[in-house]
Amino acid sequence: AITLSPGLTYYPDYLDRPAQEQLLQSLREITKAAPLFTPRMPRTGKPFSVRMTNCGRLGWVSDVQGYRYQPAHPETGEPWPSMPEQVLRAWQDLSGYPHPPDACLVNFYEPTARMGMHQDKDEEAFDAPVVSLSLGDTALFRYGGLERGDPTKSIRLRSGDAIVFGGPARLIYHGIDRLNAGSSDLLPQGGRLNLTLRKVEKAL
Ligand code: MD3
Ligand code: FE
Repeated sequence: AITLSPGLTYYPDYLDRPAQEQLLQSLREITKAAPLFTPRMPRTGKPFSVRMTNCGRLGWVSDVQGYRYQPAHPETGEPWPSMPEQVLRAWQDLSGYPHPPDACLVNFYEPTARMGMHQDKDEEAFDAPVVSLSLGDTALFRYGGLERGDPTKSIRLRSGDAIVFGGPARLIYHGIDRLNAGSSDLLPQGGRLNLTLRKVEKAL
């Protein structure tokens, strides 16, 4: 593991190819039960270029009303599918946190999708880290500091990489600038999947 800054740890090739294929198969089943939806910006309703779904007890959604976690899919009204064992194991292994995650957000990037710089602050449990797993095309990931104007650094996230944000890195600004189309053959149609595992509610 590589410490990029205090609280920010990078695990290149955390998942080997068979583990990536196993995770992709789980995600196919998850998206069958909980189809990818297009989130929209609060107030303006402008669509994100990333499509999303979730697994676990709670899922992150965004629409004209705002950002929130909710127990059901915004379009089907069905509860989110459960988290695969493989994902729970990765959280246990990487987070060092004594409780399982509440939410696993699945982001799907087409080759031209991006995600602007933002903080993740819709959770109540900032003591828990956030764990991210990447599959498919390589992405240029950018991270800065606790203020929007702070200097930034970039790293490439490749298929199978994991990254953990905890402690002083939990509330840093971050985003995805672009994908390297065609950089991975894991997804037959190309693109990138990112799983973000989070503890949302405060533990008792
Ligand atoms: C840094 N997703 O869903 S994962 C997000 O690749 C999100 O889809 C990006 O940012 C993606 O909110 C980046 C890496 C990541 C995830 C959560 C973080 C970085 C983070 C939480 C706090 C700080
Ligand atoms: Fe984020």
